[in-house]
Order: sequence, then structure tokens, then C-alpha cells
Amino acid sequence: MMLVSRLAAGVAGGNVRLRAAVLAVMALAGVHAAAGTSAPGDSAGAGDAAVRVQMPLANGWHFKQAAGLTGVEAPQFDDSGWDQVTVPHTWNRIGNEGYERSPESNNIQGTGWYRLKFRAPAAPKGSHYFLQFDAVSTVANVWLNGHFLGRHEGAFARFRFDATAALNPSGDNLLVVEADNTRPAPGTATANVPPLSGDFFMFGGIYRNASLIVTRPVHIDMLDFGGPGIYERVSAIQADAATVQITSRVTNNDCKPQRLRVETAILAADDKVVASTTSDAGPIAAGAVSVLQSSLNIANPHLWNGLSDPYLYRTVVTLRSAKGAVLDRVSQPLGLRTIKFDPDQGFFLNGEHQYLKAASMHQDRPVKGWAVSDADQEEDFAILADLGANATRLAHYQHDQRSYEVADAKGIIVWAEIPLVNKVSFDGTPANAAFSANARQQLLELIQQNRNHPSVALWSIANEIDLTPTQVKGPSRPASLLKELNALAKSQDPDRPTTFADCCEVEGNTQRDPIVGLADTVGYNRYFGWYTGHFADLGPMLDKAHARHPRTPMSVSEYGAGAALTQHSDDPNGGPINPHGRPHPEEYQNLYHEASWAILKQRPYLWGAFIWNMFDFSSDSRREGDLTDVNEKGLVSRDRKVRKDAFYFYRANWSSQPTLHLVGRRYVDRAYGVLDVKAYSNASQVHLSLNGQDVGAAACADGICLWRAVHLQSGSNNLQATADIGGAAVSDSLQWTYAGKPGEVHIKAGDLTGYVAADHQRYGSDMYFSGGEGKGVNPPDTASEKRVNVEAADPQLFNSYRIGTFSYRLPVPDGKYKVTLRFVEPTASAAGERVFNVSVNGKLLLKKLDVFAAAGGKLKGVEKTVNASAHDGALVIEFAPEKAEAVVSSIAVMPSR
Ligand code: GCB
Repeated sequence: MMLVSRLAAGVAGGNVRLRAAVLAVMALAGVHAAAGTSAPGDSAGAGDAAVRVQMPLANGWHFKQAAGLTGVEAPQFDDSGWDQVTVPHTWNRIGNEGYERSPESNNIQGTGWYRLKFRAPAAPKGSHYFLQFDAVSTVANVWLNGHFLGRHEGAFARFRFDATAALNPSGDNLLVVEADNTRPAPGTATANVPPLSGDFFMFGGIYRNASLIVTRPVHIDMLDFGGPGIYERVSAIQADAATVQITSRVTNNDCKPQRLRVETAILAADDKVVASTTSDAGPIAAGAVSVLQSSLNIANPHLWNGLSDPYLYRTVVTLRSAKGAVLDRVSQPLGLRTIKFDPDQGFFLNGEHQYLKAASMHQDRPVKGWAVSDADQEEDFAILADLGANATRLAHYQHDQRSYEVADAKGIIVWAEIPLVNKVSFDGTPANAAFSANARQQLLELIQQNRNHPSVALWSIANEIDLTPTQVKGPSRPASLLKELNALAKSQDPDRPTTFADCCEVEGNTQRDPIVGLADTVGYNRYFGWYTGHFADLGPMLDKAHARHPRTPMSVSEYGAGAALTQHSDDPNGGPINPHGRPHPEEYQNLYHEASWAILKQRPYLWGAFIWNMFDFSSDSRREGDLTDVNEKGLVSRDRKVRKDAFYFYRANWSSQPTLHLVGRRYVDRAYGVLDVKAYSNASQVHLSLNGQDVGAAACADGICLWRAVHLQSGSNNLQATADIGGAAVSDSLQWTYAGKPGEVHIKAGDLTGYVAADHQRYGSDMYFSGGEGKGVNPPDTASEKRVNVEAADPQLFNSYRIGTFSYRLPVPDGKYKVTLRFVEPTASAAGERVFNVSVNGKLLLKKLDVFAAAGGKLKGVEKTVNASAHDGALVIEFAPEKAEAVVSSIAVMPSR
């Protein structure tokens, strides 16, 4: 059915110009599985109760996780033995337990059934009923009173079904939902639903709110991809006026054509109407959706200006009957701002340059999984704001409405994205029709549900969509789908730039589609010094990419390193990190971020840098650091309780809040008695005292303040840092213990976290070295069947080493010492291939050492003890190669008696 009608234009309010017209009137396809948003943001606040009622469906659900059940949707099905649960709910439990997965864990992906008996609220005859789900993972089938209402595919968007025909307004109703989060594989229910894979656990269930919404038959559209039905477009902003176009979709579910009055108003933050317009609409045919547009001018506009002034107006659209009765009302946030992304100069908000200093966020928490509350989301943004970030990437999918609302209210710029992650097909070929259709649907849902949020600055259409060929060396053909999605985003919302996060751009590889340039902007996910290369590789890589794509505004959309709260390093430069395994000392994350931010902040062409990640998050492919099922690259622990040291590095650099944080507070029991003390602070200098004694002031550069070679006492040590920051006195303190004795030093060379030997002697991680490189006899990520063992009484004392031309400067009191050095030949296959000298304080003590020959072969431990004297408070041990490079595996220094 097609109907064209005109709206009479009218003006209400002196400064308001109205242009209202029916742009299109479309036939309403009855019940369909369009997605939706949750209603608080859509509703109108005071006085609306009579027009649109939202009843939460939170309590009283019966739940069973089971495959192969039949007849569950039938009202007579017996669910009396099922669990009683409340919604939001997930059956999965993952990443909560610690080093090993515990029996409480549930990572089973499959089918979960939910059944709920409810009564609808009293409502006038002829009311319309919608079931709203703020998200169900991953595929949902929904029945009401035995009638199938529809299926929704996609784990992250709001969706609604028209329940009017199936609902019993005056008696009991039975709602049944089948949720299926089966791990995608060819032939499964999720095979054509992005994401096909990803480094995050897909929790199953009705994990966001569910509700019943009752409207009048004539209402603002509920079935527009879950969107609010009214959409704003700020078409002009000048100092004295801004123009806002408002599109309202009005549905007539009455059996007769309807004439209406449509009132569109913009309210300031104090609820005063600053612009409004009223127009007559209709007749709108029975069963039709009419799309109306109005244009309103706001005098002296107050801009939404990010963190400094996140000023929000509200748009309120009210439908009235021809006689004046209110039929429906929807309210949406409105922010007036301009954004611009420039390939050479970065990001501009309202014409002012801002470097987007950001951290990405996933949505899970311990125990609750994805079933988080509004308060949880508010807490996440409070922590992000405390970091000093002005932006976030809500990765890797649409988040709950509350998150976008909080971003609006706090002035945080948002990168919003769909879960098109890693691949578009199982074999790397172009996406099939069903997969593409679902990706389009998820993009439309993301846009329709979130386009009124001024915080959202970008629509991201993919993440690392060319990753899989890197791992399995197959083709990668995402380009056609990316082009399609990019065009869809542009047509749906011409004002917002698009983007995606690239992992693996490789020039000249014909197996993979080149993709950078297929969206307006790009982000690079890069992990130099973690998965590949060295920290310093980041800068040249970015400069080359910028030169290669001079017209594409670019950001670093991910960079980060894991940090376990219970694993520590005396010097994180000491050995190789194992990115996919254990340990992940917290101090390495500090070093990674110090080095990376120094590179990123010097590149003004970047529009932003997005730390991966704000919080640790669940990923059941991970056994890393001190956890199982958790990606621990967060700056904050998954329970949000512990802010890691690196959090304060950024706070010192990004926030204007006085920040002073002594680094290493979780590494309490120290292996060495003489060490550098570090603080992160935005003070220009910080004073340190140790056990009440003044250590002196350190100047702080780039947020880092350092005291070299501080001597701990045996037993407990109290460190106290104080500073004056802009007139505010700030302080921080921590307690360390040191069980060693002056003059005793035990070092495990090439190792990041140290070792307690078979004889109970503790060895610290590699420290006090200069030159050389730390290595393991088994490089990180060596497959278990390929691991080699060292032959020795205590093999661990030999399984790592420092190699090259290097020296150690051990801080010990002057006097005589026994120095035990342990060696292993890691690679040479014959005597004579590696020969080096070892001298202590200038005295050659081991001449022409050939470890292979001394040990009797490769991978066999050998130990040498020499007598030496310390002068000027140090033993300097030098390793000088004669042939190939020198090596040492561990060093033990004891005063001679
Ligand atoms: C990435 C992915 C993200 C992962 C991250 C990591 O590039 O986009 O989903 O979690 O790397 O930690 O490896």
C-alpha cells in the first residue's frame, strides 16, 4: 500500500521555522524482526505514563540450558524443575577463577531456554504491545502464548516484536525465548551472524533488559531496526543559530486512517523549550508508517563540547489525536557539535583540535559476564574519565544504551562498531549473501539506535577483518562487503565518518584484498614489543602508513600489553615476553606504555590513540599471565577493583587531576636491596623518603619521576612520595620488604620474573645488566612438544641467559666476594664455536671460556666460582666475546667470610 499525503506547516514559538512534510509513507509489514532500543532513552519522562508504558520483564523467569528440547514454547510444557532466574542473565561463567579454570566455570555455547509467565499492565482497549529485548545472544527465537513472534540474529542490538495479536491483555501470558550462542561453524545457527570469531567470549542469554511496551495504536515507530523512531540531524551551526532536522516515523496500527498533530520541541538542559513546532499530519493510512520531517532553529546554540562542556538538549516529539489527546511521546538526547577528521592534523571538535586519548572497553564483568547493570556501565565511564581519556572505543560491538547515554553526559567521544571481526567467511572467500545481510542489519541497528547520541563520532564497520589469513595463510576477501557496509553507513548517516581497525595491511599481497581506504578513516591495531618487533618499530610503521595513505585520516585503534597483578619483574627489559603465555609481569606493561605513548603523542597526524584495553576481559582462548580465560591487557582488573600501575602513567599524562603514584606497589617482597624507585606524576618534581629518611627530589618528565639506586633496608621499608601540584599537596606511599642481606645478589639472567631455586635461594629477575639480550633456551611460544630441557641439578637456573657483549654492575659494599656464574651452551653444536672472557672489576677471572667444552655438550649446565673484590660500591662483571657471543644464565654473589 502506498499513500502520499501532506502535512500542514505551522509555527509555534517565535524563533522557530517549520518545514514539515510527509517524505514517504510506507506500508507496514506487520510483525517483523526489526531491531529496537531500550525504552528509557526513547520515552518522554514526566506525564508519559498514560501514553507509553514500559513494564520490565525482569523477575520470574524459568531457565534451562539444554540442547534438543522440544515443545518448550507450548503453554502446557512443564518447566517446574528449571532454574529460577532474573533477567539480565547469562548462563555462561568464564574468566572468574584465576590461574586455572575452576569447576564453576561454564563456557558451554549452545541453547538456553527461558520461560516467563506474566500479566500485561491494564491498558485501554485497542492498545498495541511490543516485546523489547535490549540484547539476546546470539540468535533469539521468541514465542508468546505458543505463537512464534520472530527470530533475531545478532548478539548486541535491541530488537522488538509486535506482540499485539498474540498477547492476552487481561489474563496470563507465556513468553518463551530460545537463545543460541553456539560457536559459529558451518551449518550452525550462528554461521551467518558476525562475529565468526574473536578474542572475546560470546556469553549466551537474555543478557540485557527485556520489557513489554504498551502504546496506543498510533505511535512513534517501534520497528525501525530498534531505533527510537525519531532522528536528529544538525544541519547547520552558527554562533547565533543552529538548525536541526528531525525525522519522525509515525505508525498507524489503527484500522482506520488517522489525522494527527505532531509537536516537535527542543528543550534546553533546564527543560525550557527553546524551539518547537506543531504540524498536522495525515491522514495516515491504516497499517502505514509515515515519515515526517521538521526543521527547527535554536538561537544562541550551546554546543556539546566534549569533556569541557557536554551540554545536552533534548528533542521531544509528541503525537496528538486531532482532538488533542496525547497518543505517544518520545524523547532523545540532542547535542550540537561539529566533528572533523583531517589526514594531517587529526581530530577537531567544534573547530578545535583534540587528540583523542582513548581506551577501548568490552562489556563483561566477573560472574555477571555480559549481564551488567547500568551502575556497572556508569562505573566504567567514571574510571575512564578518571584516567583523563576524552574518548573510548566501545569494542567490538554495539554496547548497551546506557553506555552511549553516559558518554553523551560526560562528553566522551565514542567510536561505535559492529562485530564484524577477523573474517567474513570461514575460508576467507567473500561473504555469502546471508552473512552480508546480517552484517547490514547489525550496522543499521547500530546506527538507528545510536545516531542521536552526540558522543558517537564514528561508525566502525569492521575489526581486523583481514586477520585470519595471517594465521592460516589463506585468502582474505572482505573488500566487497566493506564497500557495501561503508556505502550503507554513509547513506544512512551522511554526517558521520566511517572507520575500521586494520591488523595486517601488507603491500603487494594478492591473496588479500587491500582494505585501507575503503572507509573514510582508518585505525591501525599494532602491538610492537608485544606480539611482534620492538616498541620503537611503531613510529616508522605509522609514518610509512601515513605516507602510503596521505588522504586517509588515521589513528592507532589498538595498542597494549598484558599485565598480571601477581607477576613482577625487577627489570622488564631483562628477558623476552611471552605474549600468548605466562608470565606477564605488570612492570612490562608499564614499559610498553611509556615507550608507545612517547611515540604516539609525537605524531600530530594521528587523530587518536586507543589503549587496548581499559579493563581485563574474558576470552576463553587465553591462558596467560596469572589467569585463565582472561585477556589481561586492561589498565584495570576485570573486577574494576585494581588500577594497574600503567593506569597512573596515563593519568599523569592525560588528566589535569593531581596524580602521584609510586610504581610497583603489588611487588611487595623485593628480590634486590638496591633498586630504582619510580613514580608517575603530573608534578614537576616529587620528593621521596624511605623509612623516614629523605631520598631527595626527582624531576618528572613525561609523567615519570625516577630515583636511581635507592638502598632498601633488610626487613620492611616504607616509601613516601610527596609533591605540590598546582598548590595541592599530594602524596603516596607503599610498603616493600627485603629479605636479602647486604652484599648478597642472586640474578637469573635473561629471565623476567625470577626463580626460587631448589635450595630455596631466591633469584631475582635479570637486573643490573647493560648490553646483551635476555633469552630463554625455549623461546616464548615454543610448542610443548618442541621444548628442550637443560641437563643440570637445578635446570631452571640454566634455562634462560643473557647473550652478547654485556656487563653487570652489582651494587655491593666494598670487600671480598665469591661469585658463582652458571652457564649453558644454548645453540652451538661443537666445542670452539663460542669462546669468551669474564672479568670482575677489571681482573680477568675466566679466560677463554668455552661452555660447550666445559659442560661436555650443548644444553648442559656448568658452574664456575671465582673470588673477587668490590670497589667503589660495585662488582662489575664483564662478559667479552672472543668467538661468537658471550652468555651467562645465573649469577650468585656472596660475601667471603
Ligand atoms: C586485537 C583484536 C582484539 C584483541 C587484541 C589482543 O588486535 O582486535 O580483539 O583482544 O588484539 O589483545 O590481542
